[in-house]
Amino acid sequence: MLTRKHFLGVSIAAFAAACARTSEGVKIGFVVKQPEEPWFQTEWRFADRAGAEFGFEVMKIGAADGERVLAVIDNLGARGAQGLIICAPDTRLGAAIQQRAAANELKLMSVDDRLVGADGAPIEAIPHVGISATNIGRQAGETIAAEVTRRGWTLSDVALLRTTFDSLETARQRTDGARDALLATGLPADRVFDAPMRTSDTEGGFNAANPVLTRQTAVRRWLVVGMNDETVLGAVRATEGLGLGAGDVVAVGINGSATAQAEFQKSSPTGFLASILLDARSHGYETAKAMHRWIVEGVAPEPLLYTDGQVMTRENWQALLAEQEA
Ligand code: FCA
Repeated sequence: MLTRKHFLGVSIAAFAAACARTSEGVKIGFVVKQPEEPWFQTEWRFADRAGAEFGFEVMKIGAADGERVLAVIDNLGARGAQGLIICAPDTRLGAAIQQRAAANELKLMSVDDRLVGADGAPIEAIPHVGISATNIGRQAGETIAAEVTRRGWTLSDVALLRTTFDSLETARQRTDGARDALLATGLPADRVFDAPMRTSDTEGGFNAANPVLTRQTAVRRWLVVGMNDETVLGAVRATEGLGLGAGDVVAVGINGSATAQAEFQKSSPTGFLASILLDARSHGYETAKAMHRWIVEGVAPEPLLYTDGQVMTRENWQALLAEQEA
């Protein structure tokens, strides 16, 4: 039986929830697919900075699969959030995420990985901040090409290993861009070896690269690209397992986050030559700020924004980071 006390309890809870939406401060969910990955922690840190500056709360939550994503969205709604910024574990969840966010009255933006609809095309109604993936991939390829020249290697003598993750558009564009840049400098097409990954982390890169490397034992000089630092580092570790070192491998990652920085701090260089530093401030601080403005002033974010990257090496990584933090 519903007693008066119960009824009061329920209405107080409902009243509190209503207050949370209106008079209390703004709350924004920032949901990411791989919370343990340094890139996402950096993104969160920048989002928090916007929260501190403009006086809103950033609710930072990891969601590694679809079921969890939908549960998290309901939970954000119940906790009185008004906005959601998401890098989803699978971009094909786009329509479901869009529906669930609407049902919970959450304004929705995507970051890093652009959400797609049932037809596989990007959902244009969801504002998105992503990287200019093809260009950034090209930058990785060109950085490798310059190093190949510096070392005096001939391109017919080397091979390119790509750890690929083609089901994710931004990843496909990155590794395609890197390959195309190297082909343009004269790398023969039959010297490109793909290592499709099951997961986009270090273990995924390692597991994908290993069988390819062991099949191509005749190759003694490897160029390595991939969708991010973790996957490239996994492949570099696989080359090390076969006895190849910094003198035999030229690998360039993408992100420039703590994974790459740790590699640059090792006393002697490894095959991980460089990373393309992404604009974490735009992806974390600017997205959160734009979402806050949307909630408070009703001004919608730019529909589509693509950010640039910078080549980061053992020599310049500290200076680049200092610049990004400033
Ligand atoms: C994807 C990758 C991340 C990062 C981000 C910008 O989500 O998984 O590592 O590169 O794009």
